[in-house]
Amino acid sequence: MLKIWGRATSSNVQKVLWTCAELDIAFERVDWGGPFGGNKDPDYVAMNPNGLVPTVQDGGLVIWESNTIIRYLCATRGGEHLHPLDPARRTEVERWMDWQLASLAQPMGAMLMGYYRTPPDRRDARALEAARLRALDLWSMVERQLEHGPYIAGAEFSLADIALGMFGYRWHVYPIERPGLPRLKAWYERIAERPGFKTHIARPLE
Ligand SMILES: N[C@@H](CCC(=O)N[C@@H](CS)C(=O)NCC(=O)O)C(=O)O
Repeated sequence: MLKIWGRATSSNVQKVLWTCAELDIAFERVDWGGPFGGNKDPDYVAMNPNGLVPTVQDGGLVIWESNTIIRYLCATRGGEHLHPLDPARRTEVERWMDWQLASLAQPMGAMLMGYYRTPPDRRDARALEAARLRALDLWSMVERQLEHGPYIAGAEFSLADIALGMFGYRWHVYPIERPGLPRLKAWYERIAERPGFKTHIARPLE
């Protein structure tokens, strides 16, 4: 059975859990990281030198980096519909997965830390506003992308929707001003119907 180390509140763990739900993959999950600790345990660092979650074990194979994990799950458990085999089509999915980690993660993470893990009297209002504006810029790119289809990579739901979807949830529940992005909102409502989203993504932030 697939073993997943990582607290269920972590956005990167949630991507893995949602992918398991989409592909009907059974797993055992161990609460790890955050309030559960364990990230710096030597045995854990030997598996994942970043000391971060998630880490996944499949038989003798250990994998870290959430997007690598979800691509692996698709490759080994019949997930071609989420991660297309055709190389050109695949780039349409993967560019958004890379973009999520390289661009979107920074301002979305800054707002999580600021609003949920910093007491109000210690928040840096200017940094939080800069993060909101940066995230708004990036979500406006997604708004324009959604002119091409109902999902991030076009007509079909894919790993790109999972990678961006957990941040889509956060964008819509953070206590911030959100100018109207109608296609983004419709996409968010569309993916929120999926059982994997309901179980693993739509939960209180901490
Ligand atoms: N690029 C990594 C990032 C992993 C990461 O930053 N994980 C965070 C949680 S989302 C973490 O381990 N934070 C420390 C902790 O939870 O103790 C991935 O996508 O897996």
